[in-house]
Amino acid sequence: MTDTPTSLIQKGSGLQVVIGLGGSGLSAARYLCQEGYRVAVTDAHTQPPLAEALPLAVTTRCFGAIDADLLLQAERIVISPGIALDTPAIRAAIEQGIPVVSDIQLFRDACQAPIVAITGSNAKSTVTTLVGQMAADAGINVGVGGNIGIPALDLLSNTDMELAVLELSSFQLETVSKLGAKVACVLNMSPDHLDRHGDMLSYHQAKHRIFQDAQSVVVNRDDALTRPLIADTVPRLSIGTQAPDTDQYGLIVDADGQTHIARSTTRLLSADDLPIKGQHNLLNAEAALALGELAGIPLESMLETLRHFEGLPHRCQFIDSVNGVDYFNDSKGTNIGSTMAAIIGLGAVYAPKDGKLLVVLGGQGKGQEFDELAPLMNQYVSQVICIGEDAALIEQHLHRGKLSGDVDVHQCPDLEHAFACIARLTKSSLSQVQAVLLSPACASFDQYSGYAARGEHFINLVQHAAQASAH
Ligand code: UMA
Ligand code: ADP
Repeated sequence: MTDTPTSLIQKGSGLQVVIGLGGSGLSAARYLCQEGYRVAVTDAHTQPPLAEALPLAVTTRCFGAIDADLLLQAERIVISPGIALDTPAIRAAIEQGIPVVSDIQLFRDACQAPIVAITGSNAKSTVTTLVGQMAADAGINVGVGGNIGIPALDLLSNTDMELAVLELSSFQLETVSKLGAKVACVLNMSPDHLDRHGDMLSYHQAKHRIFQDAQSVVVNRDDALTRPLIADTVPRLSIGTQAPDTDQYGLIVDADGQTHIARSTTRLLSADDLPIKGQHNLLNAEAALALGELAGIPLESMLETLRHFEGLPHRCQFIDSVNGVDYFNDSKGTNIGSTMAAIIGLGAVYAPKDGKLLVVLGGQGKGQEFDELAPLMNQYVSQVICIGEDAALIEQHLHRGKLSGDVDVHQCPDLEHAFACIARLTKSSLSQVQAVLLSPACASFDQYSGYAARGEHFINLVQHAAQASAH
């Protein structure tokens, strides 16, 4: 649909073209109209559901395909994160020298408050939520947004905002320059979104744009790929699983086996004081403390937040025990790195009891190689169920990665069928299964609207199984 013929729009007339009318596109169109720009929107969908919410001032609405002619008439293009930069129409506009930026660039240019910028392959939402909560608990007027679901530009309606905490994806970062964050961090790096970025190098380059003009940084000592290529004079704190040195956060394990989060030699919190569990979550707590410290949040208040933070749903979330087997929903485990963290975290709990995990993997593989999971499967898992679009590929990769003959792999079309298989397998003591973990290492879009819908479906199926076992 085009209300104004694109041929009538003059080049160089200040026209701002927004590509994609999802949450971020809508926020960009609204913001640009408010700022007095002439705005046009284009989207591949014939009837984007949010079209009705667009300001009336947006009269040029080109739906059904990304309008290449419209893009060539733009003074600036604001691209939504879900749209690849190498889409031919966008490439053509870039070749003409038309700037292409994300909503995050508009936010950065408008935001007066200091920005805490957080990216990484995993743990972004957990750490972003934690830092936001720490700031709020300390009485700071904080806005939390970005990839976490609230478009960053929507935060600007809070004109008294004292701190902005942003979760940023590689898709958002690849079109952001000179972010100038008060503190920036790449939490960890493992393969993800390679279908879009092509290879790890481009994915890494996109993520590391977060450090441009940063005033301070947080680095993960356990992951060299998180280290920024910036001057040593930029203040930095580091996090890691080893005991910390001066000006570092880390873990100290006492002789009695008790683990503490520490800053230098000072023990701050015992792992038992935290409701969130697993070594990966201790690292997440350290990251939040380090980011908070560099953002100026008082330590005591941050520690109090950590004592109460229960974690987010769909991240290694305990659901129920059915016939003595524990069920965990880690539907947000959408790449190999997160699934590895879940298997290590839960494997370490059940291995001492001679228990094994049953892991459900699958969905859309996003170009990942799953071989890397095989050694962990050999250590902690006795049964693997592969579901969804890339089920066969995943099994192939696991065998290529030298999966032990002691680990059985089952193919099921979807979660419903997987549960029939789970019921059979958990009945047999030979399988040693003490916990069932949905941690797919894949996107869910082949069968669901997103990871949350997949997680809810898993929870329903567990509840069903619990009811059936009670009868
Ligand atoms: N569209 C096209 N052409 C395309 C692809 C999409 O026209 O080739 C259109 C669609 O028809 C739709 C619109 O673009 O109308 C959707 O835009 P979008 O996919 O950029 O989605 P938004 O609703 O704007 O949500 C985006 C982020 N989505 C993605 O990065 C895919 C949200 O992250 C983010 O919360 C939101 O902005 C607010 O900042 C989601 C996500 O999945 C949660 N992120 C990925 C992840 O976490 O792994 C990166
Ligand atoms: P993101 O927003 O980056 O996807 P989330 O906080 O939503 O991160 O967590 C996503 C997945 O990553 C969950 O499955 C969670 O169990 C796993 N995870 C959490 N923390 C870590 C970590 N420090 N390293 C690796 N995986 C992690």
